[in-house]
Amino acid sequence: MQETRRRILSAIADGPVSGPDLATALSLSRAAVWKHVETLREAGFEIESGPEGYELETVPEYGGPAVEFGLEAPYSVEYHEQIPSTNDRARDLAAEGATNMVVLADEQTGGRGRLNRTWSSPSGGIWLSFLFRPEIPPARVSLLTLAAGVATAETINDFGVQGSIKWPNDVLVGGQKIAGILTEMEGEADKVTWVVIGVGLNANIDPDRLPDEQATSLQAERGTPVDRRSVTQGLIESVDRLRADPDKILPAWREQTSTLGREVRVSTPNTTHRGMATDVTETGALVIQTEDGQVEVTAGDCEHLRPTGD
Ligand code: BT5
Repeated sequence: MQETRRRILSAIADGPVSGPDLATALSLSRAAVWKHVETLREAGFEIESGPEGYELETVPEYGGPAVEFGLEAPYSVEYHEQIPSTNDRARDLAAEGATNMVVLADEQTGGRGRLNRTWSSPSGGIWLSFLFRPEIPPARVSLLTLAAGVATAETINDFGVQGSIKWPNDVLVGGQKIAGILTEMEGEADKVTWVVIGVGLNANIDPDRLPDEQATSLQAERGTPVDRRSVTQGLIESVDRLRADPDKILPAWREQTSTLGREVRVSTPNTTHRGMATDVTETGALVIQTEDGQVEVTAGDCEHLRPTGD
C-alpha cells in the first residue's frame, strides 16, 4: 500500500481526525487527503466522515490492502481474486527486479506442487508466494523452505489447529495435509538472485472440494471458518521473524516435525531409501539411518511408515 495511505489509515484508526489536521500532519492539501480517502474506500475500507473528521470503521475482510494494513513486516502485498499461480506471478515480478513482495490469491487456476504436480487451489484458501533476494548461497535456500514450514505450523497452531511438519515441506494435521510449500529460485554458483517461496494453506475450504483424500483444512479442523486476513498476516510475520533470526530455523523445525525419530521411506528420482529419520542438516537434507549406513537426502517424497498421530 502506498505510504501516505498507510499513514492516513493509522491516523484515523483510533478515532476521528479532521481533514485539515490530516493535511497538516502529512503535508498534503485537503483535496489530496480527500482523494486518498476515496481510494481507500474503493479498496473496501469503511471510512466515516463526521463533524469531527474521518474515522476508520472497518477494514476489508481480505485482499492486498487489508493484509498490508497492520502488517508488522516490510512487504507489499499484491492480491488477485484469481490467477493461474502466485509462484508464476512472483517469478515474473522477480524478472522485473522486484523484491520483498507477497503475491496473494483467493483462487489459483494452475496451482503447482513440486515436480509439476497439481495443487488444488479453490476459492477460500490462502495461496501466496514470497519473493526475496537474500544474500545467501543457493545451498542455504532450503533453510528458507524449512522456515516457511515452521511459520505455517506455528501460525495454524496460533489459530487452534495442531500441525506438524513432514519433511521437507508438508504441514499435516492428524496425518492429513493442510499445507504445502514450493520453493523456486534463480542464482549463480555462489549467490542467489531471487527466491520464490509458495505456500498453499487450505483455510476456508471444505475438504470435499479437494481431490486428495489425505487433505484437510483449517475450517474442517476448527469446525468454523478462520479470518484469512489474520492468518495471512500471522504467516507473513512469522516468516519475517525467522528470516531475521536464521539460527532459530533448524531448532524450531526439529521441534515442529513429526518426521524425526520415525521410520520413513524417501523416494528420489533415482532411488528409494528406507530407515530411521534421525536429523536434518544445515542445508535441509534429511539424515536417514538405513540398514546399509547413514544417508543424507536433499530432495524427495517422504512417507511416514507406521503412522502415529501426526
Ligand atoms: C506441494 O507440492 O505440497 C507444494 C504446494 C505449493 C502450493 C503453493 S500455493 C501458492 C503457490 N503457487 C503455486 O502454484 N504453488 C504454491 P507436493 O509436495 O508436490 O504435493 C502435491 C500433492 O499434494 C498433489 O500431488 C496432491 O496429491 C496433493 N494436493 C494437491 N492439492 C492439495 C491441497 N489443496 N491440499 C492438500 N493436498 C493437496
